[in-house]
Amino acid sequence: MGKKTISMVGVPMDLGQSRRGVDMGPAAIRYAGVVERLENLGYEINDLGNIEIENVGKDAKREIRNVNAIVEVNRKLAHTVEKIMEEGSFPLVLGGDHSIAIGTIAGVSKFFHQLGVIWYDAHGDLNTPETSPSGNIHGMPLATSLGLGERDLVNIGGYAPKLKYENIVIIGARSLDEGEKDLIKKKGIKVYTMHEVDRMGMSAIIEETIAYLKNKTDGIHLSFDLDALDPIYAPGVGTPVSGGVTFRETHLALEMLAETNLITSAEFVEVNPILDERNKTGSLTVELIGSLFGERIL
Ligand code: 6HN
Ligand code: MN
Ligand code: MN
Ligand code: MN
Repeated sequence: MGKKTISMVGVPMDLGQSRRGVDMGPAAIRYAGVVERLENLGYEINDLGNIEIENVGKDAKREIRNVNAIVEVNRKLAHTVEKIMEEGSFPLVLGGDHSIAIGTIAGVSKFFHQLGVIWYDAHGDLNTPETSPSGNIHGMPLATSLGLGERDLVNIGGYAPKLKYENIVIIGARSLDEGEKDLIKKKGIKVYTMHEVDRMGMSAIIEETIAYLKNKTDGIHLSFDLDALDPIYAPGVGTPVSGGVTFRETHLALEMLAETNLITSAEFVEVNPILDERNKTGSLTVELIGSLFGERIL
């Protein structure tokens, strides 16, 4: 990473999905020693604490559960991320469920008009309220950032879309809903499913991803959902899917991304300590954050 100052913000939100506990993700990642880990790598860490989540009552619209509260939280997060960017620091966001990507991307895309995104996830998160099987907004943030879905979410930050179809790459997918598959095909979205991970290997995938994004983007955001990893390595997630990426493949992917110096913001989401085994997933997250910021074995 080029920048030597990292500004970290937690978003203790679990309203984008139906299993409680992911609101404790930021605490689990902090307890696992993220600040010390990054300081040891020579960074100055500015921990801004957590975004406040207001206790907004349940809203009626089942097809987009908790939408009003999620809009509020993402507005605040977008502001915070924007300020971090203005200060020239690197935004590192800790979730919380994946619906917070809407706010992170709204903040960084003010600075990068050709923002690239690497979406490391078992899922596509490309649903709209119409295609969603669950009504959970954590299945919608990538679609939202592309300008699809609920207007209040799409327009956070006052403009839309934040992303172009040709500037995103999904890695690790193995659970895609019908509407997501249709959108991927229709728009030609670049997706490396587990089939490609097995067939090509992670190192070729990262090389291709960088070659694909490098010349057409002015910044690259890494949106990292811990459920991309196989539940053997990351049991503490709300929507686990077997047959996932290994720890070693992921460790390599992040080391390779660190070498490129092209990542300009990152978020790590979906860590749920209630479902975890002795903070295994929280500790794994810290190990992986270390790799992203340049930690090497030797
Ligand atoms: N995540 N595709 C499913 C849905 O409900 O839309 C699961 C989404 C999971 C989202 O893990 O961030
Ligand atoms: Mn996700
Ligand atoms: Mn996921
Ligand atoms: Mn390591």
